Amino acid sequence: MASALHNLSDYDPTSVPSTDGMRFGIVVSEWNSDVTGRLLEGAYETLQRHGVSEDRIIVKTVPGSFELIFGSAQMVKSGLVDAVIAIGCVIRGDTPHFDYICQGATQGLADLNLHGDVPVIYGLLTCNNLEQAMQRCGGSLGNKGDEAAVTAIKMVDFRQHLRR
Ligand code: DLZ
Repeated sequence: MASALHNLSDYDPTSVPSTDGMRFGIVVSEWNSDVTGRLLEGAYETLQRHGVSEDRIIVKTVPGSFELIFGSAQMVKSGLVDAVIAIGCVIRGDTPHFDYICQGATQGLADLNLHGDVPVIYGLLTCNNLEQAMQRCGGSLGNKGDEAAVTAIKMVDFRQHLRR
């Protein structure tokens, strides 16, 4: 669905499971930090709104969105978290670099989900310009960080239910 039709911060709070004992890792890219800082804020505050205390959230930074793959893989391997939220923002430039970073990061994060037991949530904005990014990190279209946090909670619950 095009995000212009959907506010990223809109969700039904009653659909969000209990977060009792859940632990979350957030990996944030330093590139476009004005944007990723806001995404992080959204994700962090949404986790806290749903009862996740500070001591159950680990935040680590990586240089760019391409490094979200390694950073998330390391978080998964650490065994310290039940889900990882990968946060980044890639903005199209004059060269094909944008496409390579988006494809690489997306495929890398998808691989972690396929081959691992810890869900890795796609909190990556891939935008044509800064305006589009600002609209999606707390602007007119909500905050993708909020969406990523709610998704992380639901995916941890999904896995816990299968194991019960
Ligand atoms: C090099 C680069 C460029 C041009 N643009 C972005 C961007 O818009 N968003 C982002 O997160 N990272 C960018 N990077 C950095 C790459 O993700 C990566 O950090 C470097 O290529 C080093 O591996």
